[in-house]
Amino acid sequence: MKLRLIPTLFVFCFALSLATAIPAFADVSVLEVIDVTRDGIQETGLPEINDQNINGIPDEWEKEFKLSPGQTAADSDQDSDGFTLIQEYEAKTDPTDPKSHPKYITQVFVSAISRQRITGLELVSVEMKKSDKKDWIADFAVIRNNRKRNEFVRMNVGTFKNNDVEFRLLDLEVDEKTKEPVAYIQRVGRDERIPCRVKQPVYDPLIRVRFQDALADRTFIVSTTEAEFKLGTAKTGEETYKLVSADVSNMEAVVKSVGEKPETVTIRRLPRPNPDVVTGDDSDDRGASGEKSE
Ligand SMILES: [Ca+2]
Ligand SMILES: [Ca+2]
Repeated sequence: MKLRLIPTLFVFCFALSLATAIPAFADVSVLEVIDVTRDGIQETGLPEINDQNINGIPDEWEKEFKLSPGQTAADSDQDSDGFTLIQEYEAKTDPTDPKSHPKYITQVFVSAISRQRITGLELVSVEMKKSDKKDWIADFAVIRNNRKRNEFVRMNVGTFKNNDVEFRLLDLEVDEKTKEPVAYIQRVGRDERIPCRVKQPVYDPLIRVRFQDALADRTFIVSTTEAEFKLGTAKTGEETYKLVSADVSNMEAVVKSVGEKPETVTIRRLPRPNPDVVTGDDSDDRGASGEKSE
């Protein structure tokens, strides 16, 4: 009996010491946290915001739209327009009106850009010494009958062929930034300006951009020849855009809204890596993950 009492007593004493130590310690930390929160707000001079359910949205704003403060979650979407309460609060749109919301284009990102290289064609050099621009000459390397040859072309004089496609030299200029010469060519019968730089690949002006609509969780492809693309629905209001250009090196696309007040918007790359990369034999495809794949 004595032998069993000693360990029991020891355990009891140890438990007692813990029981007194832990609550004391726990109380202090809880008190400290409350203190810091309260004092932090007052001492830094930030205005006190009434926010019953701590969803980051002032109760005042929720009451303005007859929403019940304390019941609305920051990620709830009362009017089913696709935007959450916090997004609508930050954009100062009406969370109860599906037609009032941040622009859908703010939720669109570039996930890939693809363009096609014009094979065989290369600007070798330019001769821009003569005073009359008409006499300036561009030397192009082309492929004809499966053989590489050179074409010396004067502006607006005749045409030249590469792989059976007929081209015309439209203009010769010096790039203001790089001070490098640029020859602008055009496929006969088309309305286009294809820039060619010395010893650089030449690309078809048609660019395809794959966009990721983060809100609708879908991807769609738009090319520079397409008329328009739409976002949203009839219920939430439609936004119409046209792809203006795309920059492969920065993975950015420029779109212009179609409507009464046209607006130009630069769309940036997808912020997170996308595992789905577009590839092609003869194209210069860049996926958001192409450079950032894990
Ligand atoms: Ca909403
Ligand atoms: Ca809304």
